[in-house]
Amino acid sequence: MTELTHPLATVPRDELVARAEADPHRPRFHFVSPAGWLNDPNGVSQWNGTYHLFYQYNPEGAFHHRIQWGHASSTDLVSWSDLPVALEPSGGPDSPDRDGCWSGVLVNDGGTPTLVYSGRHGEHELPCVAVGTPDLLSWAKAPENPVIAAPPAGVEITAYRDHCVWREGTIWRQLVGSGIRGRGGTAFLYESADLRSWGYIGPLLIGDAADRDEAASDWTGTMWECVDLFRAGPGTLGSGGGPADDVLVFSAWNDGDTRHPLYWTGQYSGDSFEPAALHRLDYGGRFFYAPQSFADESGRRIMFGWLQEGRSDAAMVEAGWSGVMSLPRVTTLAADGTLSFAPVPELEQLRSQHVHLPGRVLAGGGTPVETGVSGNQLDLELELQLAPGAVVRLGLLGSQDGVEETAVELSRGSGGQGTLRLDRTRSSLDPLVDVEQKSGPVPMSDGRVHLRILVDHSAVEIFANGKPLTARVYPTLGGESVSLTAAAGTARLLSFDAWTMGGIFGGARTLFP
Ligand code: DQQ
Repeated sequence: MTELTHPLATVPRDELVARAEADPHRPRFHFVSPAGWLNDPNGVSQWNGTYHLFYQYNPEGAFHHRIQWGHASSTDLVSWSDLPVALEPSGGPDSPDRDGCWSGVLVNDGGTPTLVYSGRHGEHELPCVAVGTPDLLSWAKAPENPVIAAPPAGVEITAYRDHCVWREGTIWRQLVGSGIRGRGGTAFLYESADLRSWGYIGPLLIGDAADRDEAASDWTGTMWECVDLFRAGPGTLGSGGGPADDVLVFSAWNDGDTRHPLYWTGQYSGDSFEPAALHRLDYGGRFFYAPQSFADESGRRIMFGWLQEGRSDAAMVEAGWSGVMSLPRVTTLAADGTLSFAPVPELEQLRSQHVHLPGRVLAGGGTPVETGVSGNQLDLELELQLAPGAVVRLGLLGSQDGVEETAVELSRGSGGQGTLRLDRTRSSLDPLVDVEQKSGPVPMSDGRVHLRILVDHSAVEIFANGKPLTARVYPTLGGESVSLTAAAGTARLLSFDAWTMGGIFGGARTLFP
């Protein structure tokens, strides 16, 4: 086993799991690593009926360093079994992944499970390949690594890593995320017959980093991390399709700063992507970062993302763990041409202690409805009808003295445009945690809103008419109350259902299963 080498590795390795498990902020029905650091979802897939989730993992401690590929599997997308680490950096000064096995994907190469990932060497990453045994438990790195020797010549790039790989007829195609200095983010397109020898085609699409303010919530950044291209409309990628049937997801990055996930709808045809529109993928921004999706055996497109922490680096290291995997989301193309998201229905098996409130009018002025619901592992489902000008607030994780509360707010403008807002300003008395407000538009032309909220200790995932807002909160007072109020105007509560959610990890976990 590697010795502790990093200055942040201050917690002895044999204490990490116990520290992580003792942390009140640790989610219980989201996937988290056994302890240490977790970031991007990798190689998300269903293989012979079993779901596989790989992830960026540092078992040395809760900091990003010498990244390995953690691995877990599931038969139902709800509970996960830890499996041995799939990839770890190879020793030797010349190994292409000496300093980390960064993000990538799993593909089926004629029955052989194959990983395409970014090998990190020094400060740079290059594409590498590893081949798995039929049970996906042992992985052998290809002798040809790196399978692409260098980024495209003659282009000044900002960075170069992460992969989207698919088969089109008899040929493999691959995108590698990058950025062209002075212009914007991009994805370079390659082609191969064997996943080992790749021919460069060109940039699929180039963003314009100067077309809007850098502070904008849809700024496309100077580099695109974790590009993910898929057909959201009918048919399969590369087979005809309408002008907005394809989706190119990327995570906007700038000089080490992980900004937010965005997507273009458009048409992928030939060697390029003709964009139709740009959209924010999750209104929580960096709290749902580096998403990756796959089509499962029933044809559903399922997406996972990385819920970054909102507390200090020192607090993470002390806690012994960092990073939450999102709940798996079914991703569909809505009638308005944007993506719509919903947690997979399988999660409903974790529900217990159902509370149902009958419909009623919520009159503005702020008299709270007595919900009788409390908890820090909850699934809430509301149907609401908002009149123009109405504002409905749902308080979560509220302390008894009312000092701490995380508030989800839905409002309907006079013109019918709706907004979802997460107010974290009173979510924690800890002055060091991120409490920035998050918000985004919600289609609600007739004022009708389906609101789904999953609360799992520090992880909160909200879906309002299919538009997600994900974030982290760190209450200090242990509050669990749920309140509901019309803060302005009039709204009708059509239904309110709440459940307590069970945990998904029963027994003890180990850093190296
Ligand atoms: N994280 C990985 C990279 C990717 C970034 C490294 C996104 O491959 O670009 O852990 O969070």
